[in-house]
Amino acid sequence: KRAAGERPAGEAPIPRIVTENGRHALLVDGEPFLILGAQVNNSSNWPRALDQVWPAIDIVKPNTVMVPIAWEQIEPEEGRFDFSFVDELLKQAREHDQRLILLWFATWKNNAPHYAPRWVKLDNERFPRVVTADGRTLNSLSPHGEATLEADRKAFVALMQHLKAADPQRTVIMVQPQNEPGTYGSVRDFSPLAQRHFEGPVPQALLERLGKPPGTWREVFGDDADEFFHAWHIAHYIDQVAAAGKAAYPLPMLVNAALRGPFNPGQPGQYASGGPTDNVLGIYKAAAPHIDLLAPDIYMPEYSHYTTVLDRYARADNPLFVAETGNRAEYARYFFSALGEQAIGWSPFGIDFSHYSNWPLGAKEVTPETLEPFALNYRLVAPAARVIARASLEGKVHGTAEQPGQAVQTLRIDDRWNAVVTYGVPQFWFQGEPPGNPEPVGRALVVQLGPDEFLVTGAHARINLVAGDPALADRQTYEYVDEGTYVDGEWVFHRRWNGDQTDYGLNFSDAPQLLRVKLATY
Ligand code: N0T
Repeated sequence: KRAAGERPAGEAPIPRIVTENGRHALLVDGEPFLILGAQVNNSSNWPRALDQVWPAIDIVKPNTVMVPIAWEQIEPEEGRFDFSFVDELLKQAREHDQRLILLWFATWKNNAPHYAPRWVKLDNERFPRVVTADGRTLNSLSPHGEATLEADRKAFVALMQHLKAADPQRTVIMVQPQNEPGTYGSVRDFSPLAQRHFEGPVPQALLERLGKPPGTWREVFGDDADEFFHAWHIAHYIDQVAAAGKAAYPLPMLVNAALRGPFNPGQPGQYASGGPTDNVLGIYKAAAPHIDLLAPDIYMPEYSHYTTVLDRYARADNPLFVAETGNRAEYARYFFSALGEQAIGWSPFGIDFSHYSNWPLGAKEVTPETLEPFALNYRLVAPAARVIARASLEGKVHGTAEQPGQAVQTLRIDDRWNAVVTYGVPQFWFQGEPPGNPEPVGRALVVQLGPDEFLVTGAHARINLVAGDPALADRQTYEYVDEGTYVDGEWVFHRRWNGDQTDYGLNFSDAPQLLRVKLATY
């Protein structure tokens, strides 16, 4: 097998998403790939800023870095393109052995066109903004502006053409057109142009997908009509940008979501109306067939919120990818919950030393110490990342994170085995009520490799694999518990665990320990 660096230019297959039986994988170099992500801050998209990126990346050790590419920086004047930052980024990412996901900050960057060139964002005639029901003009571009679509699409195609030529190595594995699209402050555009569309019929593709009879938006969707209309038009706009980009160079593409509360969503406009929130995923699927996945940006530290969001975005028609999550310590463990939902990847936000902190979403200050819980995740999982991505495609990855007040969790593995995960107990014999960890830092992963054979890892947790049938549980034993690692996809044995190391369960601290476990009954 050749190492990546030795591959002749042009030979690497273009990354793509595959779906089998409602489960998904991102193929990179032709094999399932798990995105161990890290996203830089919003203004770290300049050559000088990269100097403050790599020291943080070298601590966290992801395999993929997510970096914005601003429309204003690649097309500062209409028709004049400048890809110098893209080229510098490609070069430095390769030097640091990182893949990239590029974020196209253009028509929508969290609702607004801040990253559009001045010739776009200051020309309200040619590139109209959303108008509220009471006639105010918002700083959010209308999805109905045809010149806006044409201009954004043209710039995006230029970017994709450039990538096609400049990246035969496939350093870039995915692209995100727009960022948290949607509009704050109005459910939709009420300009005369938008109003004409709103009074017309609901598009056939949407009716078919939802199994609804024809009619106007109001007739078909009632109270949801305004929001669904805005979502459809934003999704269709982004789809046309993505389709043209893919025609130039067909990389996988995602759209990320500024979420609404999973239990108390509030009103559209209070959250980003028209973005891919959980209530309009079906609309996005119908309107944007060129978008491979809709990804949640999760800044909700509470266990039930976080895990509910994962569950809603992990669908047979949608690969789960956590495109952003907070970089404060309490979020780190949820990487394992995402893996348990067969995620293709996960990525904390704000990973650089540019001295910006998005607290309270993330850590108050980004330091080597605050990055450590994230580094721990990737230390544990990186050697097995390809193994996990392959098992995910078969639904064989079981993962969990500690829930405060819940010191014991049971994961059903298959017909024969459960994993019982306990938090806050010593590694030796322990009797009594497990207390949980002082902070919820526990995480556990069990990957089924074969019948009765598992890859097990975790941190700040005890994992017991227990037969579901009590009669069998009385007569179960380990055939072996081997600690080791994967090198170039091959298992390398380090030592066998036995005695104290297995008598009370498999106990994980913050050491990067990967176990291959074979269970048996006598
Ligand atoms: C994210 C990031 C960046 C419960 C915030 C999250 C990134 C964008 N927006 O640092 O701006 O580019 O995608 C919005 C979360 C809203 C907070 C809700 C509090």
